[in-house]
Amino acid sequence: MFVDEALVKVRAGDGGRGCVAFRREKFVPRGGPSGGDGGNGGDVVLQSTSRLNTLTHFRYQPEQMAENGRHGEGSNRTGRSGRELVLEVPAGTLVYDAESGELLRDFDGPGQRFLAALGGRGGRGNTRFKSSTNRAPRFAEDGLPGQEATLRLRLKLLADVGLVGFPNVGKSTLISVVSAARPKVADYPFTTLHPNLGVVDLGDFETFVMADIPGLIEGAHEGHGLGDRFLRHIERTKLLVHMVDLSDADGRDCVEDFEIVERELRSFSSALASKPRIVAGSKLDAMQDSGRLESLRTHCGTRGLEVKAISSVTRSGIRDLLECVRRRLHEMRNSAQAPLEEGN
Ligand SMILES: Nc1nc2c(ncn2[C@@H]2O[C@H](COP(=O)(O)OP(=O)(O)OP(=O)(O)O)[C@@H](O)[C@H]2O)c(=O)[nH]1
Ligand SMILES: [Mg+2]
Repeated sequence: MFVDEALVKVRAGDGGRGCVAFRREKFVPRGGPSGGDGGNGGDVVLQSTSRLNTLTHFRYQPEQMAENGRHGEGSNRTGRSGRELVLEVPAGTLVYDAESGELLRDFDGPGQRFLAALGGRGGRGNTRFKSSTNRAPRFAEDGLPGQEATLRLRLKLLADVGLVGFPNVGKSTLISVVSAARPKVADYPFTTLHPNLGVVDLGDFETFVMADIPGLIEGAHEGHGLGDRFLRHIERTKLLVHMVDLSDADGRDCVEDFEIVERELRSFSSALASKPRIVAGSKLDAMQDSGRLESLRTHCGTRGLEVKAISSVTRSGIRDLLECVRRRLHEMRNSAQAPLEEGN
């Protein structure tokens, strides 16, 4: 199951109570206070990881509590501190305060930590209150309560390249051919019901992450088909691959399909519409009328877009497409670094 929104209540542990105790030993009269401090309550920490791609696990455990600190004991023994509770979230998770809606943290990479609720401090034992005027204090502090918070988690996947297009054009097939991901592929629209990520290995230790999202149809922004809510998962990509079916099987017009999807991208957000993109004409092996590719090329050419014709079945054009993606990602990386280098 793919869950990309979750509400979670977190509660840090309470601090343990400080202890009131006095040293009592046979040959030590009036041994003085010996109550230890309470232990601190455990914190609740969110930590991002690249091993997870969904928030499903929070569905089943919407309340998460860290351990309380133990109470202090006699002989100046400090209570044990509560263990920190670490909750893993997929990289790409945004953390909001559920009440105010304020964005608290954006996990834009793996291995990051965020203190979601601070454990309560343990109370001081009576030993701490010993002074020249009160040499036998009969009081100790209570521990402080742990912080509580209700958090709204929202996942926006992190991928370098997003695959968009009409349903059934072969998006999932492509990702299964170029990566180890094995999403469901079938000859009907809306086979893919949630985003899939695939790591594409270009060799020489170079990889990029590609996201396959459910197909878009006309009116997706109004909720048609599966709607456009999955588009937010490609908002953070650097590059889009817009896939258009070149085969004649569906009897659809590829220029029209291209425009419909472009319109949906625009109505979702201008940021998405202005992302650099490559057009991939798919199912080249099943294309009967080469006029389809030509008209797509002409149409896209006027917008300054490259069209790569591919077939995931025969693998023709795939290498070329990946090379093009690699080049574009490199160009972007270099231009992003350029201002820095100038500054030095
Ligand atoms: N002949 C041919 N068929 C292909 C090619 N790529 C995909 N297909 C077929 O097209 C159909 C749809 O493929 P999918 O990969 O499921 O398409 P999709 O774009 O992910 O579809 P949705 O998930 O529904 O949006 C399947 O029957 C595939 O076998 C190709 O290169 N050539
Ligand atoms: Mg699919």
